[in-house]
Amino acid sequence: MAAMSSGPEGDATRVKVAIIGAGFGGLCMAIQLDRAGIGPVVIIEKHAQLGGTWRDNTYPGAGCDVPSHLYSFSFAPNPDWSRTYARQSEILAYMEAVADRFDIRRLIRFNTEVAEARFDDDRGLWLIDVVGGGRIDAEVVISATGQLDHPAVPDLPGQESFAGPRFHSARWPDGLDLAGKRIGVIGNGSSAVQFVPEIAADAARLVLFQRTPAWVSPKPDRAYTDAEIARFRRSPTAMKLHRAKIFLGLEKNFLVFGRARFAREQFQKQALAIMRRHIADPELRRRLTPDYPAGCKRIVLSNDWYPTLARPNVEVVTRRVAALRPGGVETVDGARHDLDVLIYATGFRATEFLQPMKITGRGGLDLNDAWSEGAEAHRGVAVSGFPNFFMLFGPNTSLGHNSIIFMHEVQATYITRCLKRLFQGRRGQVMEVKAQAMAAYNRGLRAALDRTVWAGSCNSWYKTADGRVTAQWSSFASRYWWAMRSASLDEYAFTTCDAPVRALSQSQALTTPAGAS
Ligand code: N01
Repeated sequence: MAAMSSGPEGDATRVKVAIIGAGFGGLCMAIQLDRAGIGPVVIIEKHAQLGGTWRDNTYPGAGCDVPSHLYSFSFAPNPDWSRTYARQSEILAYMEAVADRFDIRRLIRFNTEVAEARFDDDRGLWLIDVVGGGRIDAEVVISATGQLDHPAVPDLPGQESFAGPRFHSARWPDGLDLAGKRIGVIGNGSSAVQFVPEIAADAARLVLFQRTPAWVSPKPDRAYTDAEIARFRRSPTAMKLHRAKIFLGLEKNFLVFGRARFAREQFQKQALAIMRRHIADPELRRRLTPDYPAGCKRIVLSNDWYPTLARPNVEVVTRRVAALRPGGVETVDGARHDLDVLIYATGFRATEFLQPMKITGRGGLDLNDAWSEGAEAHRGVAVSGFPNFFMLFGPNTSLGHNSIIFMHEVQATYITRCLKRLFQGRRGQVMEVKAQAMAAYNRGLRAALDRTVWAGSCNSWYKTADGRVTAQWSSFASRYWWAMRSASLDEYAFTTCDAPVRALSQSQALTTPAGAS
């Protein structure tokens, strides 16, 4: 695949497709475009390294709660996964290896952050302004920035006064020594559940500020044996079967989220029995017992969460944090909790898709305005009013029960199908999802979401403050696959612009080395 060329639009770099973000989504998209012979492509990456969330989250114990053989690309299986649930460094190494194997690194423009992308209606071209200056012009923009990029840090009174280190779990300081420290942790989602057990044993004291107790499921985590790894290396078929078995096993977990109350009640019964086995103190049991249906928030996977909370040097505080003081945290009951370090495990601004980038579509339509009542997309990938613009991991494509990498592949395949049609050239320069098609899709999606557990009364990053579920897909992952595979591209209008830009060809000579910046 050719990378990119400079000009002919002044100093702007011209490409056929600009992908924003070099995480799992961006890599997947670039590889699929390469296979389809679509280019030149650039991947715009704001950091100096690829990896997205797996580059950013380096906290102790960071790992995946989806099994490794499924949390990887179907087209790049890895027989060497060391354990059933890989840790962060192994996942990041896998991503780096995939980028090398498919020769994607040369397409990445590192240390380049998109400030704004605006659609030039007349020329059918996206003009992308880069933070600090510079422009990239692209016929198509594909955002692959993910939903969990920007940490959410509560704006607590007195934050600046806190004397010790305080940081978000996704910005863990290198080389931080927490041994012997009095540590405060705000939040108890998937991130906290992974790092708290890793740091509690050596802490002088750990205070967990919990707002809502989590539903906890055991994690069948173990190392693969040498014999298993050798078998996977020998037999790609055995590895495929292993992956398929994991996929089907996870698919059935969707039942917990849907109408089948029996499945949910069964899960809850088992989860509470496990909690009681580890927590003897009746008061702590009460604090750790959720009062909302399982799955409404992401179910966390851990074998050592409850044993950690039962430790004598660990305290679970359920009073709200009122303010930070130089020496610790004050809760709403006026109690002071003396702390040396404070860790925000408070999640991400997941409902603010694509922000802080400014995306302006046809006729100056701002995506933030279009999404003022909550993000919405057609099949999770396209938005009416934003021609030649696509997303991976867009609104309503997240899962609570299966692998997001599977969803990325489905979306990348669908977008590639769209672009093949677009670049055939017979039907024009620009494609845009029809407003009626998008509205009909979202009516169906909302009706299906209303029948899920997410419509319940709990708070989570799955939904906006007013309760609109913007993150989750409404059904089984396989159903999304089928819906995307069978979707007609007649849902899009193909038009020609007044003054279409000269098309770039795949073989156009390169004048700007992509990885040079
Ligand atoms: O964030 P979260 P996370 N005062 O949003 C609490 C993915 N992930 O970083 O429940 C007090 O789940 C908040 O309380 P409440 C995964 O998809 C994946 O842990 O809102 N507390 C909650 O307890 C996951 O779902 C892996 O009442 C406040 C916590 O902070 C997603 O990332 C591993 C508060 C936030 O939990 C996010 O997980 C790790 C406040 N002002 C993460 N604000 C994999 O293995 C928030 N909270 C793939």
